[in-house]
Amino acid sequence: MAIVHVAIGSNRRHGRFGRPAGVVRAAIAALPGVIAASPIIATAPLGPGTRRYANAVAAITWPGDLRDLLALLQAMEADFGRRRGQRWGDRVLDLDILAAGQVVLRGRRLMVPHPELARRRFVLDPLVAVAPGWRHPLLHATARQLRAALLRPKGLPRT
Ligand code: PH2
Ligand code: MG
Ligand code: MG
Repeated sequence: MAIVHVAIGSNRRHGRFGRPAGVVRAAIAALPGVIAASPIIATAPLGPGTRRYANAVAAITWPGDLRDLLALLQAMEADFGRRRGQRWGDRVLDLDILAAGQVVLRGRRLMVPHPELARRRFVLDPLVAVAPGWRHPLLHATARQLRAALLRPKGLPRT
């Protein structure tokens, strides 16, 4: 039984769940096996997006293959009305597998830990809230240390 950390993001409203923070709250409620969730934070869009995001991280237990979890998360995104379009375009719901303990996967469709994890404050802030001591299996630093490195003006590790 692995503990998987899932990043949740939204920057478009949903007909039923309302503003992005409501979408993120509904997504956390819909995820299987949730054992912890960070506060939901408002963040400025990174990339070409035009609207502010709501972001959070959930810790879930997932007994099976991570590729099956990826399929489930993509089905959830579609259920929430996500349309695949421009890369990094505004979206109702984005669910990314961040990490699964010490698992390392470098597939074409799925990379774990998420390759951008250490460079994104909107990921590291909520990850530190739920798993400050989780250790990145490739960078050999905890979530808390990765955030401290990101906040320093120089010296970011690369995956
Ligand atoms: N997700 C992106 C692109 N940019 N910016 C913020 N603040 N939060 C996100 O979740 C986010 C983003 C692509 O997945
Ligand atoms: Mg995604
Ligand atoms: Mg994403």
